[in-house]
Amino acid sequence: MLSKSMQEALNNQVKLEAASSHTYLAMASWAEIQPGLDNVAEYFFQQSEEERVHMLKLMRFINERGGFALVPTLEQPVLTFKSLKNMFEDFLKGEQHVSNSINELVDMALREKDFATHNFLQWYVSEQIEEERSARVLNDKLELIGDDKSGLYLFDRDIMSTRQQG
Ligand code: OFO
Repeated sequence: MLSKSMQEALNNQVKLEAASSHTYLAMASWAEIQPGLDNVAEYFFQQSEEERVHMLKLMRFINERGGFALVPTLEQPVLTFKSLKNMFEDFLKGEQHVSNSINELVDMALREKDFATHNFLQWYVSEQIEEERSARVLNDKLELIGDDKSGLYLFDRDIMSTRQQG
């Protein structure tokens, strides 16, 4: 059985995963109307789906443990970006924020001796290592590419191969 405080903290994480899904959907849509970024768009459409799965997984766990998973209210995310580089910087920042939040939850589970939740959260810990790594690699590539058009062409062409299913 989840404590009240753990239930609330997990529901906050539900909201964060839903907000990430929303944010990535906005990134996908923006990328889709830019010339030559079709695969970047696809990348974020898939990323958005993945975050929704992260949200659902949490909701099912909360209910399974005797809590009540709440469907969150979401704000409209940022819809447009100054540049591709800017958008990917936001992507990395977002993932770092999620990682910090997961770490807080892990810490709380240990303090409460809630080992079931602690065990459940390990999946998210591994997932975040992977997501942060992908976001960092893509940011590094964009840094190298700068304004080089053929570099950007290759970046878009190859982006899907950097994606791991999770
Ligand atoms: Fe990438 O955020 Fe979910 O866990």
